[in-house]
Amino acid sequence: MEGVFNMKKRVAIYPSVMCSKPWELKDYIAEFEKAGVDGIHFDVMDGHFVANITLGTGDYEAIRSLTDLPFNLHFMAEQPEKIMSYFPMRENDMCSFHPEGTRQPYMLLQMLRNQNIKAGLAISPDTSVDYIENCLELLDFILVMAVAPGFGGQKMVPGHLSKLAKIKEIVEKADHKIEIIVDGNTIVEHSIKMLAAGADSLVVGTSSIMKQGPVKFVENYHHYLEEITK
Ligand code: S6P
Ligand code: MG
Repeated sequence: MEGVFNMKKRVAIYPSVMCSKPWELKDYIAEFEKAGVDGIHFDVMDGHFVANITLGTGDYEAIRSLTDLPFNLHFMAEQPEKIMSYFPMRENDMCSFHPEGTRQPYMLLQMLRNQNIKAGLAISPDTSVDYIENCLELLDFILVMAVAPGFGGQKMVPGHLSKLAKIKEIVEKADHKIEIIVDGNTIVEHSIKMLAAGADSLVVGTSSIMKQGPVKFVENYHHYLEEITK
């Protein structure tokens, strides 16, 4: 029984593949598998909903051909329903989109779930939490942005931790488990606070464990996990 009291919280980690240079991609995928990450965070930006454009269908196909790891897709797009089918998903993949980009977030969540894909809303720092309350019964997860969507390498916004705590409160009203994932600037110092405020899982990128390239990834991953769950 002793071990039960020493058990650490299990934190799922999704590395953001947008943070890989194209020439590092193959090595990164091999390192993600070695490390035992929970899935690959794949950002799709359309140049309209956010100013940036990344990653495309070619990248998607290439990465899918390299690994059977589940995908955690994040659509930062206007009318994401129009482009989702270009990224064929598999059962148990996860897919989130920003509710402001579509007229029917509820229906889109339902459509994803009908395909056995885990459905989530992506919530930007400026997005109202009302969207979550309105769709609570259909949510498998929530991707809470700690930065404005569009670019990697940004700093956590000041209101993030209190927003996270508010979201955690809402999620606890649901009669099923809803995973809270934080995306953006998840450096150790922030991640500890994010987990304390209610996060279950983290997207990691260049600001935390991907800045030294694929060679150091496994080492960085284990060190990071130890530090944030101390
Ligand atoms: C940002 C995007 C994120 C980034 C990730 C980068 O718009 O949705 O998923 O790829 O946050 O990580 P970092 O460590 O640079 O913040
Ligand atoms: Mg993302």
